[in-house]
Amino acid sequence: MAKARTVKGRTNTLGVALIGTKFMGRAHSIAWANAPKFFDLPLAVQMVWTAGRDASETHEFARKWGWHASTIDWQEAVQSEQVQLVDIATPNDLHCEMALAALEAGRHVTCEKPLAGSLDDARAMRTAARKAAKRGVKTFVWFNYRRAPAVAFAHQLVAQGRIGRIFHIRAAYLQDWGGASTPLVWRFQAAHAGSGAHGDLNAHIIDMARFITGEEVTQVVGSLEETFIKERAVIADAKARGRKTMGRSTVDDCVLFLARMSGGAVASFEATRLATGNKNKNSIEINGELGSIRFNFERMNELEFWDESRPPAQRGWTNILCTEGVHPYMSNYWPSGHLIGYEHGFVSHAADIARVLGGAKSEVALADFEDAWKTQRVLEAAIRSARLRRPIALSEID
Ligand code: NAI
Ligand code: SOE
Repeated sequence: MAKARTVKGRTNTLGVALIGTKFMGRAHSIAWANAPKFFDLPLAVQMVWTAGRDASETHEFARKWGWHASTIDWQEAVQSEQVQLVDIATPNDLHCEMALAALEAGRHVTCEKPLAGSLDDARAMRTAARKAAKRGVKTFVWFNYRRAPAVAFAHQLVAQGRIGRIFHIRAAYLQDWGGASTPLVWRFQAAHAGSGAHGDLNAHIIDMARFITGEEVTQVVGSLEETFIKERAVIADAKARGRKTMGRSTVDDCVLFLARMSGGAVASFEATRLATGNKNKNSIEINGELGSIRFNFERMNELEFWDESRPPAQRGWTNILCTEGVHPYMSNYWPSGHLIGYEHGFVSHAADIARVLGGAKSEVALADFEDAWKTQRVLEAAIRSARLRRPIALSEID
């Protein structure tokens, strides 16, 4: 195992320890490596430790993705004196234990979404974050879609009053990878994931709706959850015995719900992994008195805008390519018209964390554990509403 190198001659460094080396481990590695290249940061990012489960895989990951040292004991990374920030990119059931250990050790924490697999874990994380905040320790949650320039621009348009009073929020996160041929990975096991499409995808669109409008969900009025694919192939058994063993999926394949917002708007949210033909259609439409906006991540560089203040003859949906230097984050990347992609949201996110920890301002608000807790309560309200078959006020959940 490689040893962490001490970075000499710099006092203003941000030593990062990443836990989790697969999908998000890769996205976060790109983010930490590229943030200092694209952004002028007040702290020098050091990719110190990465922790995974398999020693040789984790070592190879560290070598390939730019981490100084690797370990299969995440506590070793968290406790390292060279680490100021712990980055959690592991399945949802592990977020709480890892975050609590890191906060206890005085490390800042940035955790993947959803904040946790359960409300109890999320509450414990919020409580620990509140305690740690008194010692100047900060928390962050990777709600990366806030940093798609088109989404951040939508937030600006709303804040500038260009949409006016909001009537409708229509949010849907549609994917189709969860068919019957997809095996029983951790995402289909409640013990690891908490929920299925709900915590995975509704968490993003609840956060996005809250972020763009600045409104909070006050009540979930009706909700439906469904598990269409009840059994899936167990991977380990299939490999070991050369035949397919089936196991029960213990999470939803989809959850849909209606909600009321603090500003009076009505909202609908839909998350599914069975929307055949939709790959990563994270979409939201907002209708207001003065205009409307539409976003779809499958065309992430674009924002559609309807401006009701224009003369009637000139009204129509305008498709804005959000790649101008004046659009959020874009002056850090490429010239006008040169598109950015999925990873840039993570790069911008890492840059904003380094800015905040270095005493500067983030370009767009970062969700902390307190903020992500608000999204988690909405997830919980939707599930209770589906199971109890009644409206649930957010005030019922604490
Ligand atoms: P994954 O299954 O691809 O990777 C999970 C990683 O956690 C693996 O490297 C695994 O070895 C590691 N791990 C598991 N137990 C561990 C332990 N005890 N010690 C150290 N490492 C351990 O999962 P993925 O897709 O990367 O998801 C991780 C988290 O990121 C989840 O909370 C998920 O909801 C979130 N996520 C967020 C996305 C976003 O858009 N912000 C996109 C995809 C996932
Ligand atoms: C899988 O549904 C997944 O990777 C989610 O876990 C992410 O949060 C989402 O951004 C993309 O899809």
